[in-house]
Amino acid sequence: MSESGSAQLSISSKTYSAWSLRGWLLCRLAGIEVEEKVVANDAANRAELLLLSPSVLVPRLEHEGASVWDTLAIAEYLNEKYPGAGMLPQDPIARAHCRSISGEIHSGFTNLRSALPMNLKVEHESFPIFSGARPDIERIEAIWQECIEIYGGPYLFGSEPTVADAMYAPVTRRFLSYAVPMNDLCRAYCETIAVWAPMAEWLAAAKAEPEDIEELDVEF
Ligand SMILES: N[C@@H](CCC(=O)N[C@@H](CS)C(=O)NCC(=O)O)C(=O)O
Repeated sequence: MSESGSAQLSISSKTYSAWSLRGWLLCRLAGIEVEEKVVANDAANRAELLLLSPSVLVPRLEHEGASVWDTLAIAEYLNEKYPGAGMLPQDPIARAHCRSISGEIHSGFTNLRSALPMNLKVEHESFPIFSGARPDIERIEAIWQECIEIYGGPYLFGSEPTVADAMYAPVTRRFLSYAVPMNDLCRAYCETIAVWAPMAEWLAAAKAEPEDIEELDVEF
């Protein structure tokens, strides 16, 4: 694991916070152990969160004197700090592709996010999907399909997970939890992510979390 001194990651709910999950997976990709600082999403904890994260959002990483918030900034910071960790593909064209699709999930797919919020405690057998979310779902499937066809899977950029897998990991859960119809390739990708060791660890921790439906009111 890490040769780092101090690393603390502020997160909120493991069940509902997709951005917390992304930040945490990125730390695992970098190979650093983090102390988790769980800050509940309620008015009482807002002041505490503001002290930790100027955006009043999680995740926020404190690492060897650096304070980094916003998931993509955390990815780039960790990749710079640990260039040998393989967080981004070696090949510059694949690397540009990885950054592009990571940027796409970071800045888009708002209909998908609001129609199918991440909830790691639910497994619907069928679920009515808002038609506005369909184009987002189709675009995500096209992204996964293209990556797996080009790079050979089982992860988006080949045999090892990268930043892009951390960024799309919460989407795999949305697709599975809400029984989104998928082709075999996309389903296999969702299943690959489900058994990726850090993801499996997070899923188990989420299942053990107490219920807190207030979390559903925030934007994930
Ligand atoms: N663009 C931000 C989005 C972060 C975000 O929206 N985080 C949500 C949690 S998933 C949040 O902190 N909501 C308020 C809270 O949980 O207190 C990033 O990439 O980190």
